Amino acid sequence: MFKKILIANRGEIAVRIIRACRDLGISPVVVFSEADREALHVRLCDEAHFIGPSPSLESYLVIEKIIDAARKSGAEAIHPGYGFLSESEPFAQACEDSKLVFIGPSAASMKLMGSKITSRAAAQKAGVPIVPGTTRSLRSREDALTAAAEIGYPVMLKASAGGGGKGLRLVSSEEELTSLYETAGSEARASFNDSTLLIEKYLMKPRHIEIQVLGDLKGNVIHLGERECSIQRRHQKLVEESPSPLEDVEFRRTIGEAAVAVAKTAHYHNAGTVEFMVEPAATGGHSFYFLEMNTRIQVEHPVTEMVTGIDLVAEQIRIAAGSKLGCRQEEIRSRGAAIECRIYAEDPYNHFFPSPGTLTTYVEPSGPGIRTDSGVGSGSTIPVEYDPLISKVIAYGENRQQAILRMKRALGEYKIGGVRTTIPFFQVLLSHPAFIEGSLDTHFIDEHQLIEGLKEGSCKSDTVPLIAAALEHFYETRKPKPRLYSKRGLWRNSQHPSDPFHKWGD
Ligand code: MV4
Repeated sequence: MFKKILIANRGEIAVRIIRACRDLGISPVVVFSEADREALHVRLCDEAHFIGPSPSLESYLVIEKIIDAARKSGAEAIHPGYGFLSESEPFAQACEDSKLVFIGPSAASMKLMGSKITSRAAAQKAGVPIVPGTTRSLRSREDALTAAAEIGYPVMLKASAGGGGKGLRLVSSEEELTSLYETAGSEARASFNDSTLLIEKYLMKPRHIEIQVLGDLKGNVIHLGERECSIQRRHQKLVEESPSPLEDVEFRRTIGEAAVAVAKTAHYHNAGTVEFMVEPAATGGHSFYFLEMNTRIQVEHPVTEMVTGIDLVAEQIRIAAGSKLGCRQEEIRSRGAAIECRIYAEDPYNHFFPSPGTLTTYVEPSGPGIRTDSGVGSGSTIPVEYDPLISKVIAYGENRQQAILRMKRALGEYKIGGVRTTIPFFQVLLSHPAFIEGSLDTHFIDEHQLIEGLKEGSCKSDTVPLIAAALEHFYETRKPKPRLYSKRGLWRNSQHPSDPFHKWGD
């Protein structure tokens, strides 16, 4: 096993990886930028290396700086977390060249899955259904028109190098395709340095369901069940859960086996996620289609950890160190239900506009079934330069209903002052009858006008009290109450913003 690991990330995921290191008896080394001098990951590590200015292009994204810090520290391996360099093939290659273990899949698997064209071809080869469409790059506008006519409108024009929601265009007619084709290509070139496009049939109302997989260096691959991630806003996931509220045992087995088949075709090792779009089938049951494979640990991995009892980050490290998978497929059992809410420093009353700043009040929830993965403490700053994720609250229950109730309890306890957060949005969502019923799809937020309801305080009559409660919560937790706390002597809140953790370790 490794003695030292360098963590090439920040925020909650850096803290999560530090914890996995400690549990394995490994010494965690981190890197930090100017904005992160006082960050929690720096306080919790054994060794921290400064890597430059706050903008990630000058720090967390500079391959040479990361490799240099790893060399200086004597770390044997690098964990990239998610985002930043986690899916950078050149970074994986640079690690290899420097005899550092990249805690992730091979550069070749990353390359295969980094392109929609080659990943769709891989899924097809594995015998897994893909959305009807092209598995080669479009050569010209005429080529695109011919392909679209065969598939039938509406179609989705996609950048092959895109991912998440980037480089997507819904196209309803020949005229639209004619006018969009060139701009889509140049946009793809500008964003991804690759103008390759493909066309797929447009699915009207898919659910987004993904399968967690683990593969070791010996070629063993298992899956750890699904996560339902249909509650999204502009391709940003807000809530994830496992299992999916779809209660279809046969379907779960089939889609899990499909994910393993894709991973095996890619000679995949380490943790990965195979994403699918799912729709009700005409013949009853559900149809699923391969969408893409993410070659990293994902933000929402804790819901899978809660229902399977497996520490995915520790597994990633063990696998990278050459260990065989700790269990066989038959030994994986999912028990109960888990839900995750992503707490962002964003204003749900104002288009989820980022709300960076200092956390003047910060009290995390706890109690039975509650886990909070955060990268902050009271007095921490959410810098403008990075993703404004504050934390993730994960609620576990024996069933989905208990998990939802526990989540509502936890969000009610969570006190965050100094920035606006997405908590009020979740208060409304978790009480919504359609959410409770589990009838989810990727248009859920728009369809049920959840955000409009929040803004005006007046959508459907039954949601008004919920909104009022959410508003109250919002104004309760947004404003710091320094006097109250300092009088009781609990802490000197916001009096010494330059010394935010002065009580820690006492
Ligand atoms: C689609 C689609 C419908 N039809 N492709 C969005 C993320 C990107 N990875 C693929 N996405 C979609 N691709 C076809 N052929 C609808 C979406 C989509 C979506 C997919 C998953 C989760 C949320 C979504 C929200 C809007 C659109």
